[in-house]
Amino acid sequence: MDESAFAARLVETAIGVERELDRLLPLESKPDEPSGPSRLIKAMRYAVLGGGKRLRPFLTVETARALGRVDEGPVRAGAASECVHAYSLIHDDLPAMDDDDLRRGRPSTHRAFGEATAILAGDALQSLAFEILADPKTDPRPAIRAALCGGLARAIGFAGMVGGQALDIEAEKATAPHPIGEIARLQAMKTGALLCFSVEAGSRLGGASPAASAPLEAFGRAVGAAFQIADDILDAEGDAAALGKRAGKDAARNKATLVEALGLDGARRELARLVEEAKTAAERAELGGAKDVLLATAEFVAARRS
Ligand code: GRG
Repeated sequence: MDESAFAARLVETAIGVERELDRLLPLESKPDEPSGPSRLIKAMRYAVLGGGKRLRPFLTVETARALGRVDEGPVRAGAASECVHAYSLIHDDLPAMDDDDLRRGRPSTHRAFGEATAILAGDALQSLAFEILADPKTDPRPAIRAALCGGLARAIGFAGMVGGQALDIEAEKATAPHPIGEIARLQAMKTGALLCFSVEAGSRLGGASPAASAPLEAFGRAVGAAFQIADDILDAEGDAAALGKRAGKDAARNKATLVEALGLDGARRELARLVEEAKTAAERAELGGAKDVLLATAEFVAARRS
């Protein structure tokens, strides 16, 4: 798949997800719909409709598409992951966490709306994610909806994203170099688990056979790990304008990263290895030509500049 075809697919998913999120978070409610406090909804919209690559929805939509499913279900599941992603960014930027004033090239949510509203917006986005997954519009089969809710809960709880964030904060206090195995585990939990869930969601919605779902899971794990190393490399290379957020902060804060453990060149080699691992896993899923977009996604994750 060439670069422009891939870029067009990425934009197509982003537009579909943006539309879905816009619809799910109306500023003005209809007479038969519950209304929310408008400042809270504005903050939620600010965080979740504020751009971004929409990589997590893309993984869901394209995995489902590779398995033959093209309807609003995977787009809705992708919107749910984006709600969680936006919640994690809001909370990560708070003064008690990474204390960042800038996100996606504009003030972070707590800078725009105040800390209390930002915390609540993150909380409400997390709840909304589960509401979306539990809705029959996402999938008519109760067992699939239950599996999606359980899968997301595991991916973002104490053994996933939030647990990874806790380890990340602990690791900042370490005085000895961070062991490579611990860094990889922390990153798999903090960022890898949600990316992995995104592939898993597409796999479940697309009705993957057991023979396809195991390699797809391996694909998700490798893409998740590659994504985080690429993020660490981008931070170390330090182009704040392209990133839309502060760069160089990992070293300044003693963050546990593979750039710190392996050096920049070592991290680049590890990134290349993970991309190959992801591509091999996608090949093993035996999706025919439909695998091409997954292969291109693995390359995109490593080559991205923001
Ligand atoms: C605070 C609950 C809580 C969790 C925090 C995932 C996470 C744990 C924090 C995110 C902060 C961060 C910058 C992590 C590095 C990797 C990452 C998730 C980068 C941003 O993701 P992209 O590149 O962002 O997909 P866009 O803007 O494209 O959506």
